[in-house]
Amino acid sequence: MKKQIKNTLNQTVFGKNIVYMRVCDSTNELAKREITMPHGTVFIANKQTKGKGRLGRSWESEKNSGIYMSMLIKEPLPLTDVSQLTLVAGVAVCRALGYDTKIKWPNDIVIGTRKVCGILTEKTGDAIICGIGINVNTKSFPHHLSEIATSLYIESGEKFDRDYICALVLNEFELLYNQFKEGGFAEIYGQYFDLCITLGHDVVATQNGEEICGFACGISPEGGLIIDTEEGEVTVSSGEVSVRGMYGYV
Ligand code: BT5
Repeated sequence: MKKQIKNTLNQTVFGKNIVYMRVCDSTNELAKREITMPHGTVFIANKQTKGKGRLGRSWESEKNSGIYMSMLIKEPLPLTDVSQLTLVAGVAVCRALGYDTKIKWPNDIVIGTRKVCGILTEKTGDAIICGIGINVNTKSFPHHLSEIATSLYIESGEKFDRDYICALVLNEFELLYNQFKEGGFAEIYGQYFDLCITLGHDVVATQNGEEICGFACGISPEGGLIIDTEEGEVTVSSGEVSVRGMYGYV
């Protein structure tokens, strides 16, 4: 496993050190427990028993079918908000997967109207953990996800090598991460903007239990979603907001 990933890596930091587990609760939690590991360590599991989404939600993490990985970041970054790294990782996943993948702001990677990947970035002390879950060879999902989730296999009828895809994501992430480190979100802004399908749609953002309805009209320089509401423009930042299309999931 590690060897196959390492053979495809073409960068120097992310994935140089890999911690692989057959089963763990959550690779983000594993990374928190192993916080003394070096910068760039990647934690990968074949199955998660308590895969996490944002806001206390769960991430379905069946064995042998998806990529569940977390990257440990221990460098000072020009962040106005840790969730900006979620946006960087989102662009990296789209570049690695191709397949007409798009981003539903802030952290859902979708194909058509279904979610193929989710990203969860957490700060713990001075370190940041960026967790990525990708549905690769998943054949079917539990009932509650059947309308919103998809996998590369469901979309294409083909099975993919998870290690290879994992390495492609790490390669793309490291390239973008370096640009981000140098110049902040401005470096990624154009690519994120082009990939974001939320723009141009009516949306409902739920922030601290309050609903903000309006037209998604832009991305702020910090990566927030600008919503044109009846009361004027409101910018929501990605950490604590959930966004749904007014007429469906996207
Ligand atoms: C996310 O949260 O999308 C972030 C998911 C991050 C998962 C990775 S796996 C590696 C690392 N370790 C972890 O424990 N987590 C990270 P959020 O935007 O809150 O979306 C969660 C929602 O997505 C759920 O409430 C479901 O509706 C849906 N969902 C759950 N599992 C899914 C799956 N496998 N595929 C598509 N949608 C899913």
